Amino acid sequence: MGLTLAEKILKAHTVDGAFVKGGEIGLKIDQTLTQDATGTMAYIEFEAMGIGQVRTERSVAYIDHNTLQSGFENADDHRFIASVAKKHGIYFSRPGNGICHQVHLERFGAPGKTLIGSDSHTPTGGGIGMIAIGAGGLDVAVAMGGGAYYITYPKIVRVTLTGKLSPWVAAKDVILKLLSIMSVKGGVGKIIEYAGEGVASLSVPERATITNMGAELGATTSVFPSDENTRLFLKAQGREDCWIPLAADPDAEYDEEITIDLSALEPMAACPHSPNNVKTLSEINAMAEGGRMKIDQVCIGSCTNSSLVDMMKVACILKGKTVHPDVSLAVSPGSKQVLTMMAENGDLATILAAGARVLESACGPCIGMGQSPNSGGISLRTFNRNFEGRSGTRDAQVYLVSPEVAAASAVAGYLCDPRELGRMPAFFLPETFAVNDNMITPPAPPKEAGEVEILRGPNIKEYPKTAPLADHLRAECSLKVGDNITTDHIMPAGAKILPLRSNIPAISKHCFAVCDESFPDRALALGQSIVVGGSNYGQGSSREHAALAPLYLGVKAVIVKSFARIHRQNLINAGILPLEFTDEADYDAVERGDILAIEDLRDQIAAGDTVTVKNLTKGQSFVTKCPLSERMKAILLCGGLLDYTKANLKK
Ligand code: MIC
Ligand code: SF4
Repeated sequence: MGLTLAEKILKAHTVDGAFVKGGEIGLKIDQTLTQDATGTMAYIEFEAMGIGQVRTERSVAYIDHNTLQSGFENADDHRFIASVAKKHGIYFSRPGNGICHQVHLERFGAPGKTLIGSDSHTPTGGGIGMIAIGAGGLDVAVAMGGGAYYITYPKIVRVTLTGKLSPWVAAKDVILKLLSIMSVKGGVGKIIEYAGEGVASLSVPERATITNMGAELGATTSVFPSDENTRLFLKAQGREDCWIPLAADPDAEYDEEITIDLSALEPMAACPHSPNNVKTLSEINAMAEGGRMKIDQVCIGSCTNSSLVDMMKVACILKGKTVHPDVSLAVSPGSKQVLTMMAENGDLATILAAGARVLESACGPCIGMGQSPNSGGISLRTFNRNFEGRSGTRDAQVYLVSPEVAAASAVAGYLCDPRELGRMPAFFLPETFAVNDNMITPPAPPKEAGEVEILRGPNIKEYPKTAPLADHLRAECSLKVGDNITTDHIMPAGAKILPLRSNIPAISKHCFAVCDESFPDRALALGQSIVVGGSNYGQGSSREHAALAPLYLGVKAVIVKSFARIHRQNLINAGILPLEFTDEADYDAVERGDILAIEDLRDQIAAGDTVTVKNLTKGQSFVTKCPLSERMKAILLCGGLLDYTKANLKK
């Protein structure tokens, strides 16, 4: 039997574990990336491991999230990351150079390689034929030190693309369609592999839009074949030497198959407040007063849709027009390369002339760093997440759309189908991109590394205290939440909170602020406690702060109906027990304030896949699932991945 594309790359990188479905495999990691909001913690952890130079082929530290700098914190963090990068063999992409995933695709991604990044949208690299996976900072730190990255050997889903996109229908509509089919948890434990004749009609940036937003399926990653389009993209970036052809064997077998006819797609939007709440534009408009949904704001950019071709399409739609008087339009090109080329080809002037507010090449509004909509405002965004409150305005209604829909609507003042614009001109990728890596600082040569001083500002605090897993646990349920709790609920971001990413005691004060503002004080007062939640708990970001803040607040276990992949791993890495209800009725029975107890915890973890929890308040007991590999058990027993790694390094 032949191999799927994903299996080929995984097999070539498996250094530990058996290559069997559902088992755990350790992967050799060729490249790593970090961004600043997760990077400071990742480098604090890397330093705590006491490893000198990184042992990857290429590690890059990007600054793209915290660029608002409304206090000293962000700038201090940038300097800290720059100094660590210089000392330890890491390339440093300076603020202004662009969003990590866009720049990585342009300058470093290579077919057939493995990449892990401390950001959930790392799968963007799948657009160029990499196995690119989002992970917690600690996992990235271990990989930088040459350690394997472990995943559950995933199911492989083949998504066959047939036909060709109609004019004004976009790559964004492909992934929105898939989200409507699979939902935000349909990809958990799976790799989405694209194939079929439709693949050849999509450029690398379009493929990257699709793999980027595959994160919203909960998938481990998504991957496209490496073909002639991939070669041309790399050639245009001056990197043709790293191109290799890659595709699945014709007789490869898949666990699941889905077919999407590109020709049948039409412009769509993900409605508030979930990326899988997908409707066609006509369905949404039909529900609005007068058959047209009026809008207040449009934001174009983010790692999903900020490539040069995206910007060219936007400029083409805005040419000679003015942004509607009731609408504010913000545009953030994805990288310095994109912005430079827009300046050179005149698109920047076109967009400015139309009245757009051009922002720096960074995450910006996507993570609530500015441009929060008006109260109850309707905002169309080309981003990947529309979780409640993420924009910075609690009651804003955020719709996720393609750049084409965004630009057409910005002019119209209502949700507008770009097909109303008439004939679409052809858009081509340039034969050469404007390559200028002067904002990527190489590390110091290893023999000079000893002299590099680490610059640590007062905002940078240590990793929270950990302890080996206790034998017995008796703790109050300090919080009970429902289904689909995102990491934006557990550890919100935005302009006020993001600057505290290097300071766990300070950021912990905002833990679960969206659900219950009294949680942090209550948890701290209890000393130790247990959180209870519903299904798909921890979906969204890779931020390990959603585990480290609870760790700091004394959360010892999280019992939920089901977990999102990266967050579950982050809990284990932080030494917090991830338990799953086996019966919905047990979830219903637990109430906040109940005293829960687990006896012989270490033995239960070591012995098998279940843990019995007693609800002392209700006089009941229930069984929870806790499937763990031997390695994960050892990590939990040690008190987390940092302690486990340090202990193993000593050995
Ligand atoms: C996001 O899109 O939510 C983020 C901000 O990029 C996060 C990382 C973070 O929280 O720092 C992600 O996607 O992992
Ligand atoms: Fe940045 Fe938004 Fe992409 Fe996250 S999703 S990396 S915040 S642009």
